[in-house]
Amino acid sequence: MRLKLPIGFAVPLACAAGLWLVLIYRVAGETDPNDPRFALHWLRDATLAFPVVLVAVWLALRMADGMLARRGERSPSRLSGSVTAAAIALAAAAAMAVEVPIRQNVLGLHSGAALPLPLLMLRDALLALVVTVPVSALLVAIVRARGPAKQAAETGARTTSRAAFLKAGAGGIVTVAGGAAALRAVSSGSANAALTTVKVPLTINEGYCKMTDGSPAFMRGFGIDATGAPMVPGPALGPPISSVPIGEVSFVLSGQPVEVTIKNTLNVDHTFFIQDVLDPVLIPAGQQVTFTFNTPASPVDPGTYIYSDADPVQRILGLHGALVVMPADGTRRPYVTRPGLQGPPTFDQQYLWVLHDIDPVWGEQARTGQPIDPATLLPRYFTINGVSGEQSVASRRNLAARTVNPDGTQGKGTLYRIVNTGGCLHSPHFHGNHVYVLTQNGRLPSCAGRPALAAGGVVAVEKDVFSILSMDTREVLLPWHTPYDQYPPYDPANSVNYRYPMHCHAESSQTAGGGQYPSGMYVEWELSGPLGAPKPLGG
Ligand SMILES: [Cu+2]
Repeated sequence: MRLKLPIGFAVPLACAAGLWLVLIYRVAGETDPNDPRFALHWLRDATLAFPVVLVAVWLALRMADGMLARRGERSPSRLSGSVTAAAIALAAAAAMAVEVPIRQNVLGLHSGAALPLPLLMLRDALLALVVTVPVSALLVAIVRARGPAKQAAETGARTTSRAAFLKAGAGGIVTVAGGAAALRAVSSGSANAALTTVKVPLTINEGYCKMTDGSPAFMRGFGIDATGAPMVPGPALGPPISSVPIGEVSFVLSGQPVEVTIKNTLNVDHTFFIQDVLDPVLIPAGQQVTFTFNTPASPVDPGTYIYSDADPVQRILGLHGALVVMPADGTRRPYVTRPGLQGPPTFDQQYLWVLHDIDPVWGEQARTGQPIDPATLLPRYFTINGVSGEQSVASRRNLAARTVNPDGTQGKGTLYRIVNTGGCLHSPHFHGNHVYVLTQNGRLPSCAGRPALAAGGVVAVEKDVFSILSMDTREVLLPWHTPYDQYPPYDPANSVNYRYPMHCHAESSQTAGGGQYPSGMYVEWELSGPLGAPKPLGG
């Protein structure tokens, strides 16, 4: 970790805590006859404190980094930010206390209460906390808010100090800045994306996850979430989600190497495989395995893929996630042009949905080491990106919700990459506009025996509801415009936002806990201003 970031924290913390303590000394009459006037007194004490605070902040950042890395935390959560802010606040307050004996014994400056030194140090540390807690929380919030944009602006494989901070703030993420560079390159349409290796750490673990009705279900995951529970679905095989803006997904470019390190913390062997990409890799019990795929010599075709334990029972217990590969030329298209076909459409924003079914009875059988008969699957919970029903529509600030609930302005053609990692059939239905099904399991759908988008006579597969079987993938394009057939018709003088549901037509998936309705696979999408008359895709 370079010093830029610790200095960025230490300067305001030393100034603020120094000001606060000098104010207290002076109000309480704890001054020394040799103390200068107020401003100089503050400047002197803050300057004396600065090097100690700097060392403390540096250590705190490293500690927070280590703690969060050990937890394998990857999601940007309130908890990870709080851990970092708390570590910095405590360290800075302790540093203000350490500064007291330096000031008194080394420099002979005796401001501060006439208490035994250890008591005075303790008192000053506790007093300093009043200031260091809010200041460090504010600084962490500022750095995190600026982090992704700043990180994306710094291209190349070198991990920057800000990226290093994101590691601490967003939680032990070992992804090089090259991943963000690729995101940026694609966002700006540049063909020169840095094909730097993206490193993804995964941890096979197990534990209880909280379902939408508050009840626990025992699951396994490839990641650990902020609460210590298995992360289901597992982390994206790409740049950390914290560096991904809303309306974007974590992805790698075709041919951009992905180095996956998987640690199996359980006492049984597991496997890792990526459907249509990678044969099962054995991850022996208690061991760690590293491998690389999507190399320039063996690039993965652009598309949406499922990764999982090759055993379907283990996948349904939670060992799964998704991989998104974008064209190497940096264009925003779901796939590259193929001979004999119309060129694929471009899109403005994209979302990834992992549909899943959870059976807590299976969870208990897994926990107690009993065999699980695949024919007994009877899910009670249904999730999109790990959340259900009102969880996914309750708060726009909830990152999980924002990954499923797009907001957008007119004309933002939106690609949904949908994968079904569960064991049931699902049937997403978009209200508002129909979607165009661009791919089914990576292949173009056909209509009346003709492939969609065939050159010389385009057949579009336009659907309001479409099916997706277990282990299927779909890429669908939602036109982002006021509906053609709405009533009353679009009126520019009386334009409101349009908010529509998207739910699954396999009705059992609209429940939780065996009957609570509505819940399960339900999200909303909102078309916000400026609106206009309905217009065709790309219009
Ligand atoms: Cu419907």
